[in-house]
Amino acid sequence: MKIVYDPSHIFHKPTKEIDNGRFIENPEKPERIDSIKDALILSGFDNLTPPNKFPMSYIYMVHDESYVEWLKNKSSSLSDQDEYLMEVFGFDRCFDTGTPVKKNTFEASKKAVDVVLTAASFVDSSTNTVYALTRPPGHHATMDLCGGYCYFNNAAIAAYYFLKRGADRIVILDLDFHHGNGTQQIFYDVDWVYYISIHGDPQVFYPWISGKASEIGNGPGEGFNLNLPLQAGSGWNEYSEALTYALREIKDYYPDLLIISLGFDTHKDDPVGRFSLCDEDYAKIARQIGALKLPVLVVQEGGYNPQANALAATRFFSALE
Ligand code: SP5
Ligand code: ZN
Repeated sequence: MKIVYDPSHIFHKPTKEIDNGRFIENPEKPERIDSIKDALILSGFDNLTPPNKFPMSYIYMVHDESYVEWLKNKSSSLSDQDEYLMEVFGFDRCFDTGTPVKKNTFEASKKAVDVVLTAASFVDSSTNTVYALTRPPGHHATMDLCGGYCYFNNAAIAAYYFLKRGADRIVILDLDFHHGNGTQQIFYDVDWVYYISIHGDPQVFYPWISGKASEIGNGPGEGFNLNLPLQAGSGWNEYSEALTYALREIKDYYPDLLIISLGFDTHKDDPVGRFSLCDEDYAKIARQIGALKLPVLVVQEGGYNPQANALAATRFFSALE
């Protein structure tokens, strides 16, 4: 399995977020994915490739130019120590208080897109798996807003890359604990991406604004958005039922390829998510996905316990191969 990875993600270091009116430590840290990289290398996954540079035009397929400009200008206006949290929603292009902008945020987010596009370029029609091991994550970023530690929607940009290369049916299976409100929004009105997500019930969990089962898509996109919300504490029994349903839908859609937005914040030891999946459950998930025999691009999203991430990722990729 090819893994696309770039060590410069370590320079993206959000430190704070505002949660319930208090400053808390921002959990989206470099160790989250370096623990995965180290563990996968130890398990024999040593095919690491650095990213190539892609033009900005790929980002503009998903994001408004004015949003991209805002992120770029905001980043470059800051000094080395500054960490900007949103103040005026609608002026600031962000929908929460957990997604700070620092001097290198634009550059780091662009690099994450390069990692994902490079990984996408390695996916071919004979069944294979490519892993974009990157951060910052992407699935909360909408067309014109950052949020949820996300700035550019990496998975959505990859979907447009595949569209340009001739794919006409793509599934994005979102397995992060949180609903991918950005990805849902971007593809809500189209039928060429079927967005399917298993996540914590948004009546209780972030991002609250979307992720209900009643959101099924709009216009030509109706029937091509599937939300499978689960209750707090859900373990393998509940999860596998949702996964089986999702995989049946994927089969029936007959996609050219599968993009997985993979978050390990579904792990029982994750400090942010509230499911209770065990290490071994990730092997079961991967085996079922592997049985689809589709080309797979795995895009890293959340997961905030470095040790749990490492164990879950090792099980997942060992079983998927
Ligand atoms: C990529 C990803 O996993 N992003 C997750 C962002 C989760 N942010 C959590 C925010 C915490 C909410 N705090 C509750 C405050 C109640 N008003
Ligand atoms: Zn998440």
